[in-house]
Amino acid sequence: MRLSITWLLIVLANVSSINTYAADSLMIHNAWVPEMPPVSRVHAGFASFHNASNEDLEIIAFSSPDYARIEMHLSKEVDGMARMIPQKSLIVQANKMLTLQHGSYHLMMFKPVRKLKSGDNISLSVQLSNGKQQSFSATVKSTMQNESHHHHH
Ligand SMILES: [Cu+2]
Repeated sequence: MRLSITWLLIVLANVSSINTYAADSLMIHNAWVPEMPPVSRVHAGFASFHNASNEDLEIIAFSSPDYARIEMHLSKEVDGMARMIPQKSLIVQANKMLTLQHGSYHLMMFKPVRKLKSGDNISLSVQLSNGKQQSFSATVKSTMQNESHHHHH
């Protein structure tokens, strides 16, 4: 009996340390969505993903109750034309930061289910190939607002 309780405590301790580690390993900073005219059926999404672990993390999906569908894209010049190439996943390398931004990797979020204006918050969820899922929120900002924000730093 005593032995099994000790064993149980060891198991519980390991489980909780794994959870803490996972929660700490991917940090999401500065998630934002440029404000668009209400008629727009697609919004872009930007954020920085900081992988504080020693293993690469693979992002396989995003979801939000505020959008019908979210795709991961890479903006790239192909034969002199600006193209957006859908990505099946995004890799955040160990101890590195992946920044989603204009002209590079970004999110395309289709069919907003409510009117979103500057200052609103959007709940998002990111899913990793290791089975972990993480929630975060993005702020709707006018492009001018975001520019001035950058100048202050
Ligand atoms: Cu796109």
